[in-house]
Amino acid sequence: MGGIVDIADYWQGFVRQSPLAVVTDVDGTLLPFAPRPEEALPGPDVVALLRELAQLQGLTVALASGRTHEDLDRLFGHVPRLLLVAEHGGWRRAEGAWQPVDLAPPEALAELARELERITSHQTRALVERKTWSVALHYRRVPPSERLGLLIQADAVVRAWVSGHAGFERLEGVHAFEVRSSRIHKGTAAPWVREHAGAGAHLLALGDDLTDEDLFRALGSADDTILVGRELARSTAARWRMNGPGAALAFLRWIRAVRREGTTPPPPVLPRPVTPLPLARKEAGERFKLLAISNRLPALRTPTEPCEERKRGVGGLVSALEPALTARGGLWLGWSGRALPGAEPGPACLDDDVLPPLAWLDLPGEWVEKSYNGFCNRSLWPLFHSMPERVRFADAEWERYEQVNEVFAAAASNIVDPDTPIWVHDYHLLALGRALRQRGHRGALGLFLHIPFPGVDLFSMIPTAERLLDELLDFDLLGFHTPGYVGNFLQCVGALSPARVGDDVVEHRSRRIRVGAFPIGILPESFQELPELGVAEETAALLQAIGQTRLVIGVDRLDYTKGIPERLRAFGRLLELFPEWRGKVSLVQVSVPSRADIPEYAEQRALVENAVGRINGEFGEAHWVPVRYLYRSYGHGQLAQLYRASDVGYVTPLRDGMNLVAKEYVAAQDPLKPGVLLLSRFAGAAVELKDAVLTNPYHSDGMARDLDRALRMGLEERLDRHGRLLAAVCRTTAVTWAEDFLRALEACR
Ligand code: GDG
Repeated sequence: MGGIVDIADYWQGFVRQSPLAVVTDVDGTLLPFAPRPEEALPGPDVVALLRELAQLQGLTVALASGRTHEDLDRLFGHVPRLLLVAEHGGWRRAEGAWQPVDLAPPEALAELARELERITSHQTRALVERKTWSVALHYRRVPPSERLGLLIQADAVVRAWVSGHAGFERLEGVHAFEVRSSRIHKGTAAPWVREHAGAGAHLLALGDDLTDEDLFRALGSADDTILVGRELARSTAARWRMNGPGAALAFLRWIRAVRREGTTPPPPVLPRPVTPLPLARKEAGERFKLLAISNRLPALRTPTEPCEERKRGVGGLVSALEPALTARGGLWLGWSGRALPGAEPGPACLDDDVLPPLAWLDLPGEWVEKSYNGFCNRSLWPLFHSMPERVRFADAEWERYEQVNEVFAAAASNIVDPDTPIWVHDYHLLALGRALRQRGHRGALGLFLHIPFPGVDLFSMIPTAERLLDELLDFDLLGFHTPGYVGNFLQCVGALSPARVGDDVVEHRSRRIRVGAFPIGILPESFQELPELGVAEETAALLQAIGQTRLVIGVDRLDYTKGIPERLRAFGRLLELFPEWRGKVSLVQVSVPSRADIPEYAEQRALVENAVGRINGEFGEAHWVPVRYLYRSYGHGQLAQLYRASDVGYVTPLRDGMNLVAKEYVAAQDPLKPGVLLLSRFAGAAVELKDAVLTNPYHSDGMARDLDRALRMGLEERLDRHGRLLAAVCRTTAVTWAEDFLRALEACR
């Protein structure tokens, strides 16, 4: 970003001040996370660095951790002059003995600890840790397949307890959570450290987790704060960021050099500002040649350090957009996923240390509730999926929706020049074309809709249908998955707007708007590679539990459009209509948690769980569980392995824009003995994947018969269908989709 030299100069000046105190968190900041806290040990180099820093004239070093004081003593107690702060500020040690703060340990916590110990009594790998003012549950070592059950129980206990005890809060950690008295936090240690550092001391705080925010907030304008770690979806009061413990240690070594030797070269790793975009505007405008805008962003990554969460998101959008943006010098803007407490959106921020560079903004919680949870997901989502009975409208939600679109437009026009092409994604941002034009944007504007576009009878149920359509016509290019959705859109324009409609073009206010089908795809080769051994183990255990039975697989976000209860019902009908399958076929349903704070989604979860219980109760036997239901997500490699091991890919949404799972299932098959894709007629994918067994998810008996047919299909027919399906999946991939759309967009102006 602009002014790198200034940043280096700033830090040279800051770290030379005396007296100066460096206050740093331990786990995740100085030491990388280890599988167990007791394994996270400081190496001799870390201890030596702390020792040398603590000896320097005018410099005080304090460690502020959530660990117990016994723990900190064991790890760092032997380092002379080091200040130690344990239990988030509750215990402190300068020289001599540890001192607790003056707050009686809350007796009620013992009761919570007992409850947690009770529910973990069968789970030897969970650990309940009692501290002075808090109780923590560590579940890092609990096998992933058992975590969910444990967390559901623990969550219920904690929720009930916290609601009955004022003055306590729950803190989320990495594979752990803690319930703590809210009067104890790291911010309370700041004056204590300052006092020990000497009058007028400046503080520099480093930390990675939410408990460090208390410390950041407690510091003043003459102090400074660095958030360590690359997590994007996280609000921070820190002014600077660094990538992780490696970077933090390098920075501390540089401080040692500056204070010991005076003049030194700039630090090898500079903290980056958690910066409002306007600072970067001038340079960014010249640099970014294309802007993509979507509601959410992919997780952060640097070119050298892929982050695990990101590797999971190999869905079509991310895998297609990342290379396309990177190749064109593009930037990706989205909502951070953070909901702010106040009424104002946060400033847009930029991270150009990743490829492609990412920009994001925070939105007020009330806007998220009304726009995202409201108009997007309780009006547009069900309506566009032809489920009008689930739709409801509220004027205030539509207003917030337009406002969110305006905030995105403001951020976009702050980062790129008015001539830059912009590619907008999905139903959250349908009004963005209008908002951008109102801000004077001249470059080509394209929108791709990832969900179906409904016919005019449905679309006209939107109270602001005409206005929304008119806003859409401010884009230059409108892309949909299938010709059917294109037809629906043109039908709506013909019926609700004065614009003139052609085959693939709309003429409106002397402008031509191109409309076309751009079917999204996947990266087929990424589903053909076998996963690494370590990755495969967990799925192998699942497959082993299923044993010799035939396998049917369903994989979806837990969403009512995906037709999961209907799918289960049809599976139950299969076992009734064709009893010969009992004991011989199993259904594995992977349901990825989604939009869990919207009531319809919680309801859907209960429906699915009941249906699973009913089938397993009615048909299950000692040696056979008909349905294995997994409410969790799997890694990309594990999914590929599950697809490949399954005889039938059971992909039966009630309505779906495209459905990538269908394409992934095809790509993952062994070409010599492929499984059968059973696909809903109402998925956009059915247009290209005509050689699947197409089924009607609203008709249980029919779907049960189709499932029976898929399970019985002979090798010759399977080979024949699979060959054609694979050719279709390889014809329109994630890459061709992005390239085709961008070519059309570039041709627009
Ligand atoms: C929207 C539209 C359109 C699922 N479970 C796991 C996992 N997934 C991945 C799948 C797939 C993706 O999520 C789901 O994509 P879909 O296309 O099936 O559905 P939506 O999420 O509803 O997507 C849809 C799509 O946008 C693209 O335009 O096709 O119609 O609704 O890639 O593999 N991925 C991993 N672990 C899981 O457990 N790693």
